[in-house]
Amino acid sequence: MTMKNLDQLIEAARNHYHDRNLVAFLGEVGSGKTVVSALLKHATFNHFIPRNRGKYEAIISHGSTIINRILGDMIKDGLFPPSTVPQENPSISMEIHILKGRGVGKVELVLQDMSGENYSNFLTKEFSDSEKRLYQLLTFNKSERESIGPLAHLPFSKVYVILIDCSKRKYWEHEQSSAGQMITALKQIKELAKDTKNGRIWNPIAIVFTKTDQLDEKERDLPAEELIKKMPEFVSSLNLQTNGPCGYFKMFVEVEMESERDREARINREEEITRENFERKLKQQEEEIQNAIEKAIDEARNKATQEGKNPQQVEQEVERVRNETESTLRAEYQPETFTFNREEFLKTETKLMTPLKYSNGEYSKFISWILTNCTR
Ligand SMILES: Nc1nc2c(ncn2[C@@H]2O[C@H](COP(=O)(O)OP(=O)(O)O)[C@@H](O)[C@H]2O)c(=O)[nH]1
Ligand SMILES: [Mg+2]
Repeated sequence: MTMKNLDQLIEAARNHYHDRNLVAFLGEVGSGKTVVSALLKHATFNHFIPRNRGKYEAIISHGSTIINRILGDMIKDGLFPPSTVPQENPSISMEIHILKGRGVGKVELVLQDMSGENYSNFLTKEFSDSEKRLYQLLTFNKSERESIGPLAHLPFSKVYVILIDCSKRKYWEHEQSSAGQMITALKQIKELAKDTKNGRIWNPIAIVFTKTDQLDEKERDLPAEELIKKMPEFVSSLNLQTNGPCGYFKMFVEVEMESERDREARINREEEITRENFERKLKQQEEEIQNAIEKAIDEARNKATQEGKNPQQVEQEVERVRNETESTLRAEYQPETFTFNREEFLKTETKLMTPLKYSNGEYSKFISWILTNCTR
């Protein structure tokens, strides 16, 4: 990598993204990005557009097969989407076209899902060499034909959406907040790409609290503007590194908890399966031991016979080999005892409600906010 090289990449990314109204979604692995993107599609097509007839149009410009499958699983089967595996970086993008009034044009909501590894490389880890990081970010997963890859939209997006996972509420005050680190990393990236103003991120930022159903009763009904106060470190990070407008939102899917009886049955079933597997393994080991002994005995018998030993001597030799082989093998195959960690399976499973219930009003509010802030 040379500086000239990096400058060219930055220019390429700027030319490609700068004049588009891009909205980038950022959040740790498991924070709810995939669920939010699926529900965003649902809310846009089923609530937002029908309620604003004639004013907007929307299309899924990328990833419509994935998003429809995820939505189908959620609506029909009550299933959450599978989590993103390291090699996969599915990208989903939805365009909302503003047909009338101020801000006519289009807004692109881009969700470039990242695996945990990539996320920590690009947005959390302290990076001593920020130029190298930007270089890697711009060229990540790029094809032969292109100069920049799918993450190159990050420095030049218009609005950033940051997801905060409410199921991790108990860590908010302790650990250095990862949302704060993300803002710091983003500012460094934008600074190098020469897209900060007065040394700060100038872009509008939407803070989305996800899984708010997981908050305890005291906090569940707090407005998002109050919830953010529970993350003082993140707030000070925002104050230091950004100076654009901020919007706050709360999103959730209604889930039903497994009943006590269902959970008991699930754990018992799990224990039964574990025990069956254990017993199968023991049986298999025993067979292996017996086969190995048989083989050793055959060899010993053939050898002793060839050496011209009499039948009694042959039998003695066979017996010796049998005992020796058996004790060696038994020592090798340490007999294990059966263990089953009930604790591990005690965690309560949550299921999605069917028919799907979620905070669709908040989604509509969010979409309006995004459209206004993208076109201001
Ligand atoms: N209780 C609850 N759980 C949720 C909600 N949204 C997501 N989850 C859980 O969080 C997991 C991760 O969500 P996902 O969207 O895949 O996160 P991503 O890795 O950021 O894409 C899901 O599999 C669900 O178990 C929600 O609104 N309420
Ligand atoms: Mg995902």
